[in-house]
Amino acid sequence: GLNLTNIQGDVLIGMKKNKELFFFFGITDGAKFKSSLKSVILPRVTTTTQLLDVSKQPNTALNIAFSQTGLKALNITDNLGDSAFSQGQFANAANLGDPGTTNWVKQFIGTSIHGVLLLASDTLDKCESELTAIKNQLAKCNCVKELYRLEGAARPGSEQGHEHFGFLDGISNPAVEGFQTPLPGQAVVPPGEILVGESGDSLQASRPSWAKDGSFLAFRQLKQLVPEFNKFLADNPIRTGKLTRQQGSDLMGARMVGRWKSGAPVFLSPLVDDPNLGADPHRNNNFTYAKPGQTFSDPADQTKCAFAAHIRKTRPRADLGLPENQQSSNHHIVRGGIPYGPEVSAAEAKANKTQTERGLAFVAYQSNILAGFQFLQRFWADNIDFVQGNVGFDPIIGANAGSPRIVNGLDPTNATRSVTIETDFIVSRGGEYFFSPSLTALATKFAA
Ligand code: N7H
Repeated sequence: GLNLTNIQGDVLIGMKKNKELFFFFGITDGAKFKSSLKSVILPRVTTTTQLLDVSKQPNTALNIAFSQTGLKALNITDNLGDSAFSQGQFANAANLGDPGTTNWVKQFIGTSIHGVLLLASDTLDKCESELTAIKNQLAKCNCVKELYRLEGAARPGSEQGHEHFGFLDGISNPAVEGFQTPLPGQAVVPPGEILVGESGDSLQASRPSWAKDGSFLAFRQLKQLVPEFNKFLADNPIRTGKLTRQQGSDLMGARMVGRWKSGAPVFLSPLVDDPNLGADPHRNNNFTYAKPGQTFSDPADQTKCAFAAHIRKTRPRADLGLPENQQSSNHHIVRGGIPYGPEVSAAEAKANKTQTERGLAFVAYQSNILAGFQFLQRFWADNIDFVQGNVGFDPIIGANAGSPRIVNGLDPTNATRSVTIETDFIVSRGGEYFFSPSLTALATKFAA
């Protein structure tokens, strides 16, 4: 089995608190930072074991991860064997479909961010006071400087667990073999697909031994234009005799995501939402896009779910044939993001225009960024010919360097109707790639 006391808590199960503070820093003195890491940070880092046991959970959970330039600042020179990580996200911006870095948060432009502290708790006050306690102790070493911070918060009331467009999130993450018992329909992956150096990590042989049980964290600040998204749905309802205009707009939104706002998959409930289905973890992920008993989905049938739908592009299930654990190349990530920014105001809703930034603090863990986050974004979401010819962009996250995006298959009543989306509803504000080391690595390589 996995050594869960060695794996940082956020990686496999997520810190799952209502608030999360991302604190991005630069290291100004590597040697001093290493000794502070040992005395101040390491004792506070939350493990997977701690998160699994309510009686061991801290008030505020803490994780830490480092960028490539952060490793360098600490004089850690081993090659981790991940070229995306080595280059940093700034060098990858164009590959990811971003229209350059004009929309990027300025601190993400370049490679000056050395690391990130992730603090999670019930309130932001608790995150802040834990951060202040850490910063006060670090002040003595004069070895780190704050570069940027982002405050994440679950949405209020009945929207809790839903992202800003209104859809229930966090339903489908892969189960790690030998650690989690899969729910029906959940992907099962070998530990090495998420954790470096574990079985199933295809680059295992080329990794330094201390990297074992660490994981790469792809962080993205993804701004969501919610009133603009809602306006698009209002203007583009799917019209069938059975549905009201509002229901037609809801259907368009659900077909873009592949799930209804409740979480119910459109493949299982194609025309109207089914909140009981959405809320039932034994049913809400139990589908493959193929007919029962078949291995392959029907390449001509999008009536129950568009090929371009966000969850279908990012996990094609039976569109690739074969059960997922028998596919030669698997592309799974563990998602652990949280919304940021305020609710849509009445003024914004009325004007159909975003005035205050909100979105998703996107967090994805994997043992290989090229096979994980980057692959999903570049070769699936942004590829109009995936999962087969001419299906178009993922209408949610697909990016075309800021140009309009063609999406086919959204209208179940008219298979040949093509929709052109003029504006991006998700705007990348950039991010960075990090490595989240094991507790052992933190104690031996990163601390002195
Ligand atoms: Fe996505 N959304 O609200 O539309 N995502 N996503 N995502 N996403 C998912 O099944 C969303 C983003 C994946 O296993 C759900 O748990 C938004 C990126 C994957 O069947 C919803 C943003 C990438 C899955 C959203 C965003 C992915 C998934 C359904 C950005 C990778 C699981 C809930 C602001 C490059 C697919 C669920 C599966 C699910 C939304 C970003 C990937 C509602 C708003 C950048 C793999």
